[in-house]
Amino acid sequence: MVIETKQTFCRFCHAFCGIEVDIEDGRAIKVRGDAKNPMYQGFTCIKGRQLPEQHYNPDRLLHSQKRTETGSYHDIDHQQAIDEVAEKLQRIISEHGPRAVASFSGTYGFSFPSSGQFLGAFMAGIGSNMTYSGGTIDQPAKPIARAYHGNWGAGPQMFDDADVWMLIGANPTVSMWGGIPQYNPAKRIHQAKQRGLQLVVIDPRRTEAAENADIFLQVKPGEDPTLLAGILRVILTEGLVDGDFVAANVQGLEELREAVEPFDLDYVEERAGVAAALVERAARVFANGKRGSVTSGTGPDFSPHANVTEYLINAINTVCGRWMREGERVPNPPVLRKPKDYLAQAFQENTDWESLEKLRIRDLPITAIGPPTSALAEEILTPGEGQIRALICLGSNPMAAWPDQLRTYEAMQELELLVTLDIKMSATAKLAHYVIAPKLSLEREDTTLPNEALSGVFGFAQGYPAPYAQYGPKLIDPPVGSDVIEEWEFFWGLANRMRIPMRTGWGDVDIDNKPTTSELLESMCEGSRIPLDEVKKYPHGHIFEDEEIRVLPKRPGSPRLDVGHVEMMDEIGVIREEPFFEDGRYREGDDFSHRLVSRRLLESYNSSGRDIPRLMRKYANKGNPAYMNPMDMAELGLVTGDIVEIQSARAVIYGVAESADDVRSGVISMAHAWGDAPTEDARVRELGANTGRLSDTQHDYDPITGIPVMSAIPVNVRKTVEPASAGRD
Ligand SMILES: Nc1nc2c(c(=O)[nH]1)N[C@H]1C(S)=C(S)[C@@H](COP(=O)(O)OP(=O)(O)OC[C@H]3O[C@@H](n4cnc5c(=O)[nH]c(N)nc54)[C@H](O)[C@@H]3O)O[C@H]1N2
Ligand SMILES: Nc1nc2c(c(=O)[nH]1)N[C@H]1C(S)=C(S)[C@@H](COP(=O)(O)OP(=O)(O)OC[C@H]3O[C@@H](n4cnc5c(=O)[nH]c(N)nc54)[C@H](O)[C@@H]3O)O[C@H]1N2
Ligand code: SF4
Ligand SMILES: [Mo]
Repeated sequence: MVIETKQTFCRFCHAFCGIEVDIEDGRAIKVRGDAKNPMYQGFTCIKGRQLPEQHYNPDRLLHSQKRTETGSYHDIDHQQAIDEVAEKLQRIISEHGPRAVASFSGTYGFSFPSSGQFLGAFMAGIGSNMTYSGGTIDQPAKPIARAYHGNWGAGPQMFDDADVWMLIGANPTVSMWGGIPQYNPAKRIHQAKQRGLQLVVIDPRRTEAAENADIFLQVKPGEDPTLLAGILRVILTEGLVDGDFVAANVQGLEELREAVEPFDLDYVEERAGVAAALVERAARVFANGKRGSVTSGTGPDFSPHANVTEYLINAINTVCGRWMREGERVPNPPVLRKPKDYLAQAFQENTDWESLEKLRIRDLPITAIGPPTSALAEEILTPGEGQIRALICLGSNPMAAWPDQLRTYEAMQELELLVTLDIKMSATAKLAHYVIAPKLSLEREDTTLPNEALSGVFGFAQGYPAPYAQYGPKLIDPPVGSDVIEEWEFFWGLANRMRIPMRTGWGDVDIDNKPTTSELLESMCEGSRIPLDEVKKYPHGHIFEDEEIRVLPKRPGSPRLDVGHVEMMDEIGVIREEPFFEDGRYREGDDFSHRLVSRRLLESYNSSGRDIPRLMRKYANKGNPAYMNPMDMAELGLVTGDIVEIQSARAVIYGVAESADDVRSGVISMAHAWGDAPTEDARVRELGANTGRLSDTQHDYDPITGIPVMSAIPVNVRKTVEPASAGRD
């Protein structure tokens, strides 16, 4: 049999690595990195190399599923499923109004741009703004802090020509995230170190990224605001600021100086648990560098006072002048997006949260990132006008990923209609009325547009570091006899049945004549700087560096970046007054001995990957391990493999303890989105544990983003016997 080799890009995670796929008799048999891809240069990870296993996985849904009265599922033709869901939605809308219908778009709503666009168009069409997304339980502090601080039109300085970098609570070589371009990050870090880059890493765990650090600050979880205030104090008192940039573009410096003044290094050392001399060195190394940025991942944004943490990150970059300047060459102009101007100036955003529409729950505002997911379970459970009765999940898994799993569990069972579009019977699918089975990545054509569009979204350089794009053609057919569709077809089908007008970001959609995916990709890229047809000429992907695009001067009367916003300064004052204690006891009356922090594992992607045996080898019989410092383990009489009970103020989970000397004492480091419903707790060694259950959406949440404490969660831990029963409240 002839083996054909074709190029495309991996969509197991958001990094979109360029790959080569060997195809034999219409079947994908092997995946490897594409050495000719100019952005990734042959890089893949273990997950991407399992794409064939993912496509031919026995647990993959090849037909949509319908739940019966007894709770079992049977195959349903997808057209029939669309008819039935449309009819049920119509009834709910006419009885309760459009707000009774909500959507939740997750990880795989990002990967396929047509999916999210069509979901958004459908929701707008029915007139519901209950469009929740993973972004509000990810790093919502980034856009909020940027709104307070202002946005810089020309973007930040980039990693590839930096001589210093400060990485806070991110682990790019595992997560492909955090500010260091997620395109072969290990190689980029290695090359940067060779040219002399100095790397500062701040994390309670000595991560894979920290192994490369010149300075590693093993901070106590949740104490980034204190540590960053201390770093800023050094920069300001030693006069290490970029005076010209500040004079021309910045306001609020005196307010900031006053706010960080009480954070002297003795206080910082005691509270954040990092030696004063090390804090001072980190501040000097960063500020004395010529180019570089402070960037962060999810860790600090899940911990308390995340908006302040992100605001201080912006402030450090700004007082050090780490933004692109007039006349500099833009390293990553658009390819599949429209051309745009890069202005060396600030832009203001709305921070008048009072002016925004509020949720029924806790008066949380609906900001530019949408309604807060942490309130959705309560929006479903709380009776009254506007109660949510139907939920459509797109490439997401609330039971695994939402904070406060016990509340989520209750809410999912309360819904009149739960529909999820998923490739397998996830923990959420097992509670859904309909599960729509989609095509997988190698069965569909797409472009790298979502990654390109990331630049600017998080306020720092998360897009491509160069004008790169790739088109991935459809490589294989779905398995014979299957009935799978692309997600957008489901939403189009609903609009067609319900006669809902559909308007996407690129124009109106004909709800009578179904478009093709190729047409959608064309429309999506209309007016792009490089035509899609041109991009298609390069099967290995291409960097379109032909045109030189430079940063333009600021416009007269442009606003300034604000490093002294009164609300942020007030919160810094509040933080300074908080009681804190040694050995992990932070709050008055707090009886919790440990802090549980978030982390990612290379072999899983949120709740994905656990059905692929080769990825799970390492985790046989231990699920997502509860990594703990060996000294803490000894103190608790634990050895690797013991079952522990981890108790927060909200709930209990079981975990399998594993000794890890890279974890700070007093800390438990554990991956999220494992485990299943509470009824499955006894299977912890097989399924792992759900750390989301430890969070409480009703306490200690941020009043703007609604995000509860999802890292630095106060917990007690103790050895226990094999869990036999469900986790309890
Ligand atoms: N405690 C705690 N909670 C967290 C986090 C944490 O660190 N700690 N992290 C948070 C973050 S950053 C995020 S982004 C959210 C993630 O939240 P979610 O997006 O809700 O979680 P995922 O597990 O990624 O869900 C993806 C689902 O899509 C399915 N899927 C896989 N491939 C496809 C496909 O091609 N098409 C479709 N339609 N579906 C597919 C998978 O089977 C899975 O069920 O979780 C958040 N929750
Ligand atoms: N392999 C793999 N890759 C992934 C994912 C995955 O599940 N698996 N998930 C994807 C998703 S949805 C996202 S959003 C990105 C996230 O990308 P990252 O944010 O880089 O994800 P993590 O590896 O969890 O890194 C978070 C780090 O924060 C640290 N941390 C925890 N609490 C604190 C704190 O209070 N302060 C500080 N300073 N650090 C803290 C943790 O120890 C950890 O090292 O990764 C994506 N990539
Ligand atoms: S990092 Fe791994 S999973 Fe992510 S796109 Fe690359 S190969 Fe795929
Ligand atoms: Mo995320």
